[in-house]
Amino acid sequence: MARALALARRAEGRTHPNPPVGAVVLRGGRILGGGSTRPAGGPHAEAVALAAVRRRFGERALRGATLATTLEPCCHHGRTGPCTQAIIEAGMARVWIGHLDPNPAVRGRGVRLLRRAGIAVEVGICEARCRRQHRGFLSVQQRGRPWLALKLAASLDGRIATRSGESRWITGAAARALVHRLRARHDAVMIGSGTARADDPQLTARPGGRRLRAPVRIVVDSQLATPPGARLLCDGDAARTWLLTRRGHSARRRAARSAHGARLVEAPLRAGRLDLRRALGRLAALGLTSVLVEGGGGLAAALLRQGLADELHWFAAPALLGADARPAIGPLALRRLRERRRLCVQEVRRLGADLYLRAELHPPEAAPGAVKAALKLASIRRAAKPGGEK
Ligand code: AOF
Ligand code: ZN
Repeated sequence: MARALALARRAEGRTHPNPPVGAVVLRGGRILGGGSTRPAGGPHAEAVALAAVRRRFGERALRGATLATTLEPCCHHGRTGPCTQAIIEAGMARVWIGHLDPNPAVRGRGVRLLRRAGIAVEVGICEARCRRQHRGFLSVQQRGRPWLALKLAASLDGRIATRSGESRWITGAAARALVHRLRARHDAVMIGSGTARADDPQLTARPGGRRLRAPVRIVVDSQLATPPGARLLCDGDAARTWLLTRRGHSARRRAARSAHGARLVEAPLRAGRLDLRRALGRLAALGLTSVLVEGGGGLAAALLRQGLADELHWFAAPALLGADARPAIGPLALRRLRERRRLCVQEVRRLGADLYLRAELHPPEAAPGAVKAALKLASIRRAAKPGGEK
């Protein structure tokens, strides 16, 4: 399953709205071949893995073999045929699965069909890692919005620019290279219109000058303040730029921004600002499962205030800018310390002279009654499932 996960990771950011699944075929403890989900509309991971083994060892190698797959094999006729059928017809003996597919068209039916065909199926192998691998897809299925990661590059005291707005390259080359890789692993990157105007960025994915698959580029811009001449709206990739805006702008203002292919995506307002929750719902409906938000501080704070941020990639440069410089995160309007946004740190690394920290955000603190109920439920689950993750 670790090998299947490694293959799945390579497909991240390229399969939406499909999850980036990985699969390997084993026989006698030896891995014969594997594969990952191809871009949407293309074959699923299981089909790619089976085809790879067939090519190298012939059809007979699949008989009695084991398949490890990060997600439950599908059993529906979508854009591709059902993976369960391919597995059964190949005569495989065993299937190991990370977790069930919550898609109502599958949801346990894949497992039942395999078992009915006499295949031994185990569900829940490396389940937590597989769920993390499919977090974007699961977020859309369960919450109707993409997984949302915030990337912030700041001085050690959390500042991104001097008071005058001077801000370029606070962090070093290694940090920037990781940012490019992060972009390529998400379906889309997102910025606020203030950042679009101030930095006129291109938001491409070019680690070490090598160009990776370009994510969709989104500007949150309810007022259409991004100038028609911005690079995001005019460069060769303009067709991959989406302006997330309110309804009701004049045809002339809209046309000026979509002249080179940029797309305007409309969402309703809430209290005079773009309703971010509904806007993210629109993005999910358009097939995006993960978004990397790159600032500015106002957009990051709005997402944090509304409990819409799931993960934080924090790059800290060994420098201090002081309280009169601009903060990486705008006002959160907390009244009490217990309202603070709490993080669970997953990873800390040195990147050249900079520090990198990845953390997941806890959901905003619920009412005390709800917390007690959740704790009780968690202890029941722990008692029922000794050992935790398999
Ligand atoms: C698998 N293996 O690698 C993936 C699966 O439109 P389709 O035909 O591509 O089907 C998409 C659905 O298939 C998707 O919503 C999810 O439930 C499942 N994804 N299933 O067996 C894969 N990516
Ligand atoms: Zn499938």
